[in-house]
Amino acid sequence: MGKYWNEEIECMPREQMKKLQDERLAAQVKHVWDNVPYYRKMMEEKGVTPDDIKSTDDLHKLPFLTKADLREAYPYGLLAKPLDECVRIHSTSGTTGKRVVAFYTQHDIDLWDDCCARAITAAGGTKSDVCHIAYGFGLFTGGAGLNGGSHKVGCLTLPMSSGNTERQIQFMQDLGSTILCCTPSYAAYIGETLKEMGLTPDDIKLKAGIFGAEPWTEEMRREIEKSLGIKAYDIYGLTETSGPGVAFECEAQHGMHINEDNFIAEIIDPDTGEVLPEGSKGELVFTSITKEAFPLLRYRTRDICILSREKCSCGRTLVKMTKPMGRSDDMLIIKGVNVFPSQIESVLLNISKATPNYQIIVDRVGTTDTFEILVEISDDMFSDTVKTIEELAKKISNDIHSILGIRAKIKLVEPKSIPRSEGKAVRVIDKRKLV
Ligand code: DLL
Repeated sequence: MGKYWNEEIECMPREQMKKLQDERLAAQVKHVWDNVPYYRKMMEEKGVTPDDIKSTDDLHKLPFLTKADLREAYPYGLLAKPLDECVRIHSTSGTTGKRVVAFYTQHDIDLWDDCCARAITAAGGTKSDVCHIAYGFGLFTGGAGLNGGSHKVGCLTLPMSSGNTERQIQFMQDLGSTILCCTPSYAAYIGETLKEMGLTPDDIKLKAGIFGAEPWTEEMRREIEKSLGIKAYDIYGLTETSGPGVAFECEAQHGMHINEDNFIAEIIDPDTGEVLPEGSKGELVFTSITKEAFPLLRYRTRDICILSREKCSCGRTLVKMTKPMGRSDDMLIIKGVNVFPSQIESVLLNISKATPNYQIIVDRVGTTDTFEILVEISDDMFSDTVKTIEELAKKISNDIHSILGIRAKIKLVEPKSIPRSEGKAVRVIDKRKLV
């Protein structure tokens, strides 16, 4: 079994990939123009027709699509195929506003499964593996996407869904799961539970994990790798562009390769919309060039990252994106300072007695923001003296101050007092929005 799922595509010379993208883009723009009146109107308003889009060099001429458009067009306004040619619907969790629904033809599902198969193969998966999928199944794309990829690779697939953590571990032991797929916060929780059950990584057969759907830091990666005895790989995607598998990490564990035969990536300045040169940090924009039912052109993801074409040691030529450094709409502005939850997580994971379980609580008293962070202490710390605990709180406060330039009130809380997540973790409670 090779180390690539589709070597021809994954290692395709740049020029050839560009040519493939040029052809697919031109055809996709025509498909959208002919079948999606909502987007056609946007193009007309910008004075662009399919004839203007001959290659990826013309991409910047197209208008952006945003989540607001998806909500306005809900549910069928961006559908590009008759409903009776669609075979599946998925949806976002809808935590921030109205749900977004995405449609798939069978061809769309096949291509999506293929993207996930590339991710599983890049994490070392072969048909001899037992792939344990603890992402949620249902409208969320995590379970279905990795399930499809796992089938394609030929792994023995365990569609566990999330929850009932002790049973997850029992199954891992009984059935010899070798690859775990779930959110990083759930992987951390599984690691914690394993320890509580009196077990060690040697009692399970896991060798790799494919974790995504939420931001996680390098420190969290190391923590999970240690607690489960695995190599942890990142995977990225969003419901609007199919789900997981838009980009995946390889053995280099240094950025995620974007499946460029299906998605064209751009980085733009989130304020001006201007396309930024390679290597710049900005908002990721995707154009899906193979999707039939729900093809989005220049969709603004709100995820902030950097693209790189530096040669990767794995041999893949697909462009790489860094881990999203936060979302432009997740970013908190506290006392005028931009704060990403991942910055807090990095600080905590660098302090041995703190745990990655934290919650940021932001409020406003009068015109002043309050900034509090609840941090769980580790079990062994719990029996320490008040003085040691106070010193820990001070260290966290100082480290956060040196990174952000503002002070947070640190409240150390008992082990296990912050609710654990089986899906995406809730890291921020911004009470200012409730007013
Ligand atoms: O989270 C799809 C997915 C499922 C990806 C399983 C990976 C694994 P949505 O629920 O639509 O789809 O959320 C998409 O989640 O815009 C990012 O902000 C965030 N996200 C996804 N993957 C990562 C990642 C799925 N690896 C939104 N790192 C995206 C950081 C991620 N954030």
